[in-house]
Amino acid sequence: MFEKVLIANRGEIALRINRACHDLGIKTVAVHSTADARAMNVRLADETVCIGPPPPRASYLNIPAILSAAAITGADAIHPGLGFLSENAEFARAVEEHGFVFIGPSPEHIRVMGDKVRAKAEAVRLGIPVVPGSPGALRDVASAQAAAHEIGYPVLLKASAGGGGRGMKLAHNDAELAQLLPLAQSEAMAGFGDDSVYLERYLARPRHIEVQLLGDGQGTVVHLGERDCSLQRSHQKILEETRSPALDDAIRERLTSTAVGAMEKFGYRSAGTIEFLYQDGEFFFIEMNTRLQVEHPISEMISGVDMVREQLRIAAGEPLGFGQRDIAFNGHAIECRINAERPDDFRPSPGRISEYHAPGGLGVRVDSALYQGYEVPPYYDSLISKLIVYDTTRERCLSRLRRALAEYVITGIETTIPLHQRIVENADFQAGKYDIHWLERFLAQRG
Ligand code: MV4
Repeated sequence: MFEKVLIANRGEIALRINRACHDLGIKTVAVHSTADARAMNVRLADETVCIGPPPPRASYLNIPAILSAAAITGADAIHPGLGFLSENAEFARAVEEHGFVFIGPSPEHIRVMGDKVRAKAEAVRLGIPVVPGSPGALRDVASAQAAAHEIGYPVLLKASAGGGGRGMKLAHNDAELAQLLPLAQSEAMAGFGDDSVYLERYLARPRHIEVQLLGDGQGTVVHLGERDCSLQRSHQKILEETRSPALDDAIRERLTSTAVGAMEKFGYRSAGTIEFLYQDGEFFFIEMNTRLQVEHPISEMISGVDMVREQLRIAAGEPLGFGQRDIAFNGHAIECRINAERPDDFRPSPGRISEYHAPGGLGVRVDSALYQGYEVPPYYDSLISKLIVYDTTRERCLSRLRRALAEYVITGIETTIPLHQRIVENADFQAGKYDIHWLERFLAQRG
């Protein structure tokens, strides 16, 4: 096992990784920007290195500074966390070339899944159902229209280098397609430096369901169940739960075994997630995330597997050492993302936390680097805390969530806690009846 790990991230996820390292007796190095000198993950690390000024380009995305920090502290391995450099294949390769272990998948696997057209082709090869669409990048309007006729309108134009929903355009007929294709191509070029665009059948009311996977790169792959991430706005997830209220055991089994079979064939190493759209009993691959995700704790709660510990063990060359039959799924878990945002318009609300009291008790987990007196900096993602609640059934979990939200005190800034309190009281949500557009409708209704 490693003696010292450098954590190339900030905030709650850096703290989460710091905890897993300390649980395993591994020393940690926190790298931080000047804005994060007083952060809790920095305070709790064994060593710290300031890698630059607040803008991410100058610090958390500054590859030479991070590699230098690893060299001067004598770290064995680097955990990229999520966001920032976590899905940057060049970074993964540079880490390896400098003699450190990258705690994640192979650079090649990151690269393949980072290109959405290549990823989709790979999904087909791996036996995962994909949304019917154009076989590759569209050449011209005529071939796009021909593809659309085969699939049937409406069709969705997607940027190959996009992802996260950026650069998508909906076309209802030939005329719209002719108008939108050049627009999509030039926007893709401007936004991602690659003008490849492809099209797919448009699913009007799908759910976003993803399967959590762990592979050791030595032949063993397990899944940790699915997560329903349909509650989102502007492609930002707000609340996630597992199990999905939409799946029965038969479809869940098909979904998870398809994902595991694909990753066995792929030879995947580390934690990864395959995202699906699910509608009318059918599921379709949309993309794969080759990193730890924000919502990983709910999968940990129902499976009992510490995913970051497994990532560390796998990166150190240890085999997983357990199989699917050793994992027993129990109960229900929900994560609420608490953002430093104004509830009315979701604009960021950075500032000093004047009072802080986190909820607790059985089945309540708070992953957060907040503390009283902490100043939430304005430069980064607004996620400041994750409230994760677990209980034996979904109904009990909702009840516990309501209780935990009421206990949570964060003053001095505005947060999304009141939004979560409204969501748990909603009848559709309580019944598990929601799709990817539900939250935007809910917000529009009540202003
Ligand atoms: C779709 C879709 C409907 N039909 N593809 C958005 C993120 C990107 N990764 C895939 N996305 C979508 N792809 C087809 N063929 C609807 C979405 C979509 C979405 C997907 C998951 C979660 C939230 C979403 C919000 C809007 C649109």
